[in-house]
Amino acid sequence: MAKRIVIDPVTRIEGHLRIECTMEGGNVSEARASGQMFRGIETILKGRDPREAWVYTQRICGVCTTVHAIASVRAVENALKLEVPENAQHIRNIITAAHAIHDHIVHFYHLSALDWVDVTQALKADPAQAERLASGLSPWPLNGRADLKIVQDRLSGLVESGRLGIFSGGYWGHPAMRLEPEINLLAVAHYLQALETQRKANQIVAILGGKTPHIQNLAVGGVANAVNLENQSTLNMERIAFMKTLVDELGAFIEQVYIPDVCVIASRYPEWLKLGKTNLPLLSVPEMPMDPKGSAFAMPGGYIPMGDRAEFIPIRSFQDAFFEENVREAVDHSWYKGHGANHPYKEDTEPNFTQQDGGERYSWIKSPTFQGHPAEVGPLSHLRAMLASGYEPAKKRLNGAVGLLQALLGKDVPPGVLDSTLGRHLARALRCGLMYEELGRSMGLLVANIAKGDTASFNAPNFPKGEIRGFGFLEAPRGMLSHWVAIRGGKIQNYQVIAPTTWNAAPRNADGKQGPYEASLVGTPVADQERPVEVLRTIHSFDPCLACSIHLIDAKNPASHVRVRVSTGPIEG
Ligand code: NFE
Repeated sequence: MAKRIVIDPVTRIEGHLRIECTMEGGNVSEARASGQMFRGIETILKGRDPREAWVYTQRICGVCTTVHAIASVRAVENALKLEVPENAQHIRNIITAAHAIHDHIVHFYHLSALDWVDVTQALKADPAQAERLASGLSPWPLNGRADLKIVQDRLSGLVESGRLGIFSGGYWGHPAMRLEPEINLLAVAHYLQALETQRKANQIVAILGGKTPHIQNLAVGGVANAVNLENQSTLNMERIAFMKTLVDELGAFIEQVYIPDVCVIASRYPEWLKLGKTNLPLLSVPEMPMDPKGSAFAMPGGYIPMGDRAEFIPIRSFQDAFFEENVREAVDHSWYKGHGANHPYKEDTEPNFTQQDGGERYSWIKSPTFQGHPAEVGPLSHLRAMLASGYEPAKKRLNGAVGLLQALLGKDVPPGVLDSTLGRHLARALRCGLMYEELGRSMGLLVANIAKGDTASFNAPNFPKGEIRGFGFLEAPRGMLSHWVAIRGGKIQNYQVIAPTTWNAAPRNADGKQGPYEASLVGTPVADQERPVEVLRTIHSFDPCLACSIHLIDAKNPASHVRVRVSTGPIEG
């Protein structure tokens, strides 16, 4: 008999996500993804000064705050046709790259590694054997047996105390956990080291942004960083040199720990390089603008339509008409008034909760489409676009990772492994490496530009009386983010945010087509329906952020209440 698994809320994500799976013969036959919070920031913005929108929009989320701030100023600048000084682009790029590195590291180690790593098994490991194993992977200095023994002793203290602390609530001893004790021990050690490392990336964001989360240094027209390499109270050589030491430390962790760890886990769970495909189009945008107008980018992005992955349509500039014309959002299966797909300049956001279970409408998330199709966004889509456009650093990194994976597996890696649950993790790790390269490059470009005598960081905006509108995009850690704004007489008339998780966690669209989470789960085998770790593996591989896609919680609304964590049972009705 068909059964139903409900995971509500999915944990180790940002926000409240509910996943419902119909099970047949031990596999997921159908899935529904439901955002469980009401969205409202766009409504708050109506009537406000567009110059302050970025301050509000970055409060959408506690994780990817900076990206909403930058996408917001890009949207208003696009409406005004306002260029920003070169220094401002570089400073924003440094923040974007450092934030992405922080976010990708946190996602892999702290939000998803425990789907694959059994922490309690690390107690059985032989630290000397773990050291030997690790020495074949990288020269990371903290993989020595003495350091690993210290980690094992700390872990043993936690287990003996009966309080697992940050490791509580995992699926320990689950039959789907297959790593040998030594790999589990290395992963626990790296989990703890990743806590230290992500802080260094955030330090760069805070040095330039004033603080993090929620940077303070943006302005429509540029940044509020005073630049003078010889002045102690401004952005100067001492600050830049200090940031450079942090960049080097980040690079060492990414190259010697993060990327090898993803390859090792993939080599132990090779079936997850096939499971979790969406078979949907892939959408990303270019990132790291190199000029004041945003017409040249260091990292390519674009659209890869479904079916023919060889076809690639680049998105080329902040003014790209192909991008602007092809985005729509539908609410046919969401708790909002209305039907059909609307362009973000025209749509509204009027809540209309109907029922939680079994209804046609089942999520607070809307359903975005590109050229009429749902699309997968995220590091996988971005890496695919970079590869499709012949971006050499991406090709080089993918070849390196595939080489390591082949050596670990002892056989060839079939093409197409990126389109999978573990492929998403691999793509994210490689994008993290690419962002590290870009971070160093952006710092060099900033110093070179300032050295030429250019210290400008702001062009003042000037709002016309009539109506203007614009869009701003950013390739955020979870994928393509876009902000859309209509302005009249210097006040916001309409504002729409389409976050990466809106694309990936979308319910069915106006044509009944599944969103990426839903599509990726079909066919997933689940060994123990009371502990469906396999469903979480695929959902976590997207790195969900429900706060981004819905924005506000309505405590009085029954749909926002946390319900059963995991329940199984026959389907009713
Ligand atoms: Ni709240 Fe976000 C990212 C954005 S995802 S984390 O990355 O934008 O929807």
